[in-house]
Amino acid sequence: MKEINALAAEYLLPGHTACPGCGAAVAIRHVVKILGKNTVFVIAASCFSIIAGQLPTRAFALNVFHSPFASAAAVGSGLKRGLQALGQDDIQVVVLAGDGGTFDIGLQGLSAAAERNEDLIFICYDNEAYMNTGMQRSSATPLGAVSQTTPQGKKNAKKDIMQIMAAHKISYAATATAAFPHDLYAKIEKVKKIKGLRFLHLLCPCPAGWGIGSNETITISRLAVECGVFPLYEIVQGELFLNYKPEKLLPVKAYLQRQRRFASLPAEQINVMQADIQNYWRELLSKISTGNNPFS
Ligand SMILES: Cc1ncc(C[n+]2csc(CCOP(=O)(O)OP(=O)(O)O)c2C)c(N)n1
Ligand code: SF4
Repeated sequence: MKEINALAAEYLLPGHTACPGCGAAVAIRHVVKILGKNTVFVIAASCFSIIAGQLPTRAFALNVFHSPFASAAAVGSGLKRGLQALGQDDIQVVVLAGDGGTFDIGLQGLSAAAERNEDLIFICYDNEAYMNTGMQRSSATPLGAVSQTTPQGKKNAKKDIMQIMAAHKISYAATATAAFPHDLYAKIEKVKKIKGLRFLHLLCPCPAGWGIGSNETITISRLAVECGVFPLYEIVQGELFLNYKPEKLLPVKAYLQRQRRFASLPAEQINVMQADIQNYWRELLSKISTGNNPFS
């Protein structure tokens, strides 16, 4: 763990233009503290294109490349190879994309970079919709959530991006949230040391899109973990390690009822979702590795 002094450094500066309580801004502020100054960001079109600032002002005290939506992983790959050719291999190239830019439109570029095992950190900040353009559903939007394009609630389940990334046999993939900062810090420390394609899936509540208060981001992130909606785990060279096991999962209702996007969910659908979570957890627990985590 970093010394307190090192954590005092700020690379996402005050005065940025995220909405108050933006879960993505809260999480990334922590992430960049650990990544440190030898970091270049490649940002796919998203809320973070705005949060990063419009020249001549800027919110990151780091170099940032803005990339088209679909090509962020390819831009990151080229940038890293260029830095390596210049002998600047110590600079971390970090691709930052929303769920739209990861699960949907950027997936082919991400898959190609993963297959080539490019030396990149890819961070998906998942606010579960295309928020920058007004909350259209993505394949990360959960079942039942209301969005601009699913006014009756989404009819399809969320895509399991971690399983997709694990199937590429990358060296490291992990989930994290700002509600568990020590877990998040430890994972960023790890990805800094590992070579090849590393993938982080950060759940980032969006007060504007989820219909929660700007002071509820951390509570909702914590409930996502405690209710079993968003488990904290790592997949290291194909082996799954659970980082936090709630003593007893809280009912999913505790998570859903605080968010306006789930306000019209009928009780029967909540029961179905609860059963789905129990099945998902059983499956997850059955996959836990009995071996040692090589990166712990
Ligand atoms: C090819 C292309 N299509 C559409 C857009 C418009 N656009 C910009 S940001 C954005 C939403 C991005 O959603 P996501 O990746 O989930 O990030 P978020 O906005 O939620 O942070 C869209 C649709 C674009 N820039 N390029
Ligand atoms: S719309 Fe949501 S994700 Fe985008 S800046 Fe606002 S709170 Fe953050």
